[in-house]
Amino acid sequence: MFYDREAAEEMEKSGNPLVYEVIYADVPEESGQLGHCTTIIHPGKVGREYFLTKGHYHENLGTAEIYFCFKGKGKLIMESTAGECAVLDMFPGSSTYIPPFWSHRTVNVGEEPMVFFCIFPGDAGHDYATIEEKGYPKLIVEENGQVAIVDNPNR
Ligand code: M6P
Ligand code: ZN
Repeated sequence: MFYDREAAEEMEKSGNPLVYEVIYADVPEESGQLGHCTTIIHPGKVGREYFLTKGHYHENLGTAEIYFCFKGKGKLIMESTAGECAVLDMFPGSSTYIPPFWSHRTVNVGEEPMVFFCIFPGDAGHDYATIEEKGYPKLIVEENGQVAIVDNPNR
């Protein structure tokens, strides 16, 4: 999932640190239910790119999601099936809405763990294939000591 494959391989060889954890509530994956979970993205980078989640579309594309951030500093990268891209800030107290038909990936751009709570329809499902293949149009990297949003040269 990281842009710099060489740096990713090196990280794997030198300790393979935990990048993120998701603690899912045990809710049936069916319509009418609300799936929910807490995600912790640890601080770190692979090359210049900050630690991130894999990113996914919902299998059931017409379902939305809400993130509420408790701790840390992050970015939410989204891309719609129509090809629009958006990058939103996440910070303690922020609530972020992911509309239907938008894929989503979160990035920890701070120096402490980033913690957020997520709620989504029980029948949303996760589809990783598109993001695995194409990545996102934007990368979140460190540039001259600052957080920068840059174009993904692979897109
Ligand atoms: C959020 C939610 C979860 C998702 C998790 C990690 O908590 O969107 O549904 O599983 O982030 O993201 P991913 O599954 O893309 O690695
Ligand atoms: Zn989702």
